[in-house]
Amino acid sequence: MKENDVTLYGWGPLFGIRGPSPCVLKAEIQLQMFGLTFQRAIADLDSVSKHKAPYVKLADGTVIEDSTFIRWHFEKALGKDLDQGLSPEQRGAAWGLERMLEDRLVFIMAHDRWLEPENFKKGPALFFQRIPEQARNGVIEGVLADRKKGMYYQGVGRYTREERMQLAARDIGAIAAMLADKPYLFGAAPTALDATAFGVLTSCNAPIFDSPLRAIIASHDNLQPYLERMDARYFVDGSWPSMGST
Ligand SMILES: N[C@@H](CCC(=O)N[C@@H](CS)C(=O)NCC(=O)O)C(=O)O
Repeated sequence: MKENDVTLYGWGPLFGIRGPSPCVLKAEIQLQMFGLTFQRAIADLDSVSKHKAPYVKLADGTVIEDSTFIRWHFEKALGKDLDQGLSPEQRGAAWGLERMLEDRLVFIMAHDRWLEPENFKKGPALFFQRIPEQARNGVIEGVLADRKKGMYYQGVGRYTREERMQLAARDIGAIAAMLADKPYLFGAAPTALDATAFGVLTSCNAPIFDSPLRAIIASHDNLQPYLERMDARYFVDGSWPSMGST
């Protein structure tokens, strides 16, 4: 597949890390794991059915939404397996750990970014800058109320911050234990789960936020070197347009 055949929609560097969205980072890495060269473009969430990024557009106009469906599409289309070399047990563990990262830890991280007022001001507030000033506060209040409700129904919103951090410490500890002293989670070569883990852990580690999540990451000697290893491997080239362009 040529570069013009595939465009990944998401967002580029922000918040002192490679991007604001763990799932976009996962897709950005997994497309590289497939050996694809691809274009990067700023997401227009109103243009897609799930109103979320990442999504990918193919040369014939086909749109594939959701990082997992993007992965499965290219595994089938290219006949490649991002978990190549893993045993059935390791594949089971990989899927379980991915669910833990994406279906729990991501929400704890997002709760800390969006619903801790100081963090919101330093980070997500940037997304509302283009709204005229007189309307901005009203829009922000509405979005934050929706977020709060969403977090409540998801479940993490029912915990205290301290309880959320206890859970996050277990999740992050599970990844650190799995990694141990290996270069990647399942050994010498990266697999699909490394893309997911990088996206979520680097998001927990974003330097602009004041979050206990960063201290949890720092408490494991192997995690910072792991993030640096993944960063050096997957972020040498490839650039995003500026956020203003959709
Ligand atoms: N399960 C989806 C999750 C995608 C997702 O939650 N994307 C977020 C960014 S991390 C998003 O687009 N949020 C915009 C919104 O909710 O309005 C995936 O893996 O792609």
